[in-house]
Amino acid sequence: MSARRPPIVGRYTAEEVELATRNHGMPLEALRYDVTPAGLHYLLIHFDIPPSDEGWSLGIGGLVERPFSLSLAELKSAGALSVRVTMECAGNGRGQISPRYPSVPWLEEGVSTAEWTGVPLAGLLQRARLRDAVKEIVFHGADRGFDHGVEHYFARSLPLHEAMREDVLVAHAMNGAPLPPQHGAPLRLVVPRWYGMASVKWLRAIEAIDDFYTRRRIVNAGAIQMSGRAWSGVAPVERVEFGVDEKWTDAVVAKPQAPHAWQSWQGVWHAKAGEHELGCRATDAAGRVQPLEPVWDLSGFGNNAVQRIFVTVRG
Ligand SMILES: Nc1nc2c(c(=O)[nH]1)N[C@H]1C(S)=C(S)[C@@H](COP(=O)(O)O)O[C@H]1N2
Ligand SMILES: [Mo]
Repeated sequence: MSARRPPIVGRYTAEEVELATRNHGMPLEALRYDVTPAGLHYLLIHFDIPPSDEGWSLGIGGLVERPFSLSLAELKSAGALSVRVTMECAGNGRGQISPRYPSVPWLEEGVSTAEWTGVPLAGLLQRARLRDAVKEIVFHGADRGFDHGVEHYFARSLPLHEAMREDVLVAHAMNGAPLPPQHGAPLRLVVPRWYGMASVKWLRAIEAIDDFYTRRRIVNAGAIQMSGRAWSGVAPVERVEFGVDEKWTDAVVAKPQAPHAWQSWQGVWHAKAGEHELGCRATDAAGRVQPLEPVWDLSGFGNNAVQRIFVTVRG
């Protein structure tokens, strides 16, 4: 996750105005309807609306025994369920605060209720046979754009137990009609009880993963090019070893690029399936070697212990 954007005081940027105009709110007089007519339901569309075509299919994969994909026709012919859901944008009310956060400036119109019809997600996940390690289900949208300068497809995840609740739907209809383009045609997720952002529109893939929040790296087995940087405040670095599960191998260390700048090193790791701990340890020309464990210091200063990272190697 990148840092939040800084708040803004002053005039609106073109991007903010464009977001505000493409995303209308529900006019408050529409509170008179139990079910908000589709055209009055609020909208939140971050990027461009992607085209939907007859050839659309939904893929279900990741950590599952039986990945599969379903055509639109297959999904529509599966047993449908309808759920009436009040959906609210997490940013509803944002327009009342200052300094403002640069996104849709809702006053209080980012909420509506619709009758969504589709296939319960739990059945699809059961059919794919989730592996025991699965903790989180990721939903990928087909819309692509920039956020914080990073280009990506819209995607959100749910913890497994939430994804398995029986009223979470892969919906193809809204208020009894096929989903309109702006609400996710031809397929969207609908997650009751969660802020709207969990209900991923233009849904094209569902992926089961083990842990969304881990910083653990994942690589495929085989030869892996290792590289890094080593530096010392005292003397040039003469030796770098990289360790795999505490077994150390010499890496090739490049000559110093400048007297006071770090040096690069390289090596090859023949990675075997399983869980591994990698480390790297430098020795400088003055004979100083990085310790395996940090040396305690009152202020937390000067810790130059071996750096370690944890890697899962897939077979
Ligand atoms: N693919 C995709 N799904 C998305 C979004 C989006 O921009 N792209 N916006 C989310 C947000 S923030 C909200 S509040 C709801 C709004 O759903 P609606 O536009 O159908 O009311 O959709 C969510 N699903
Ligand atoms: Mo939202």
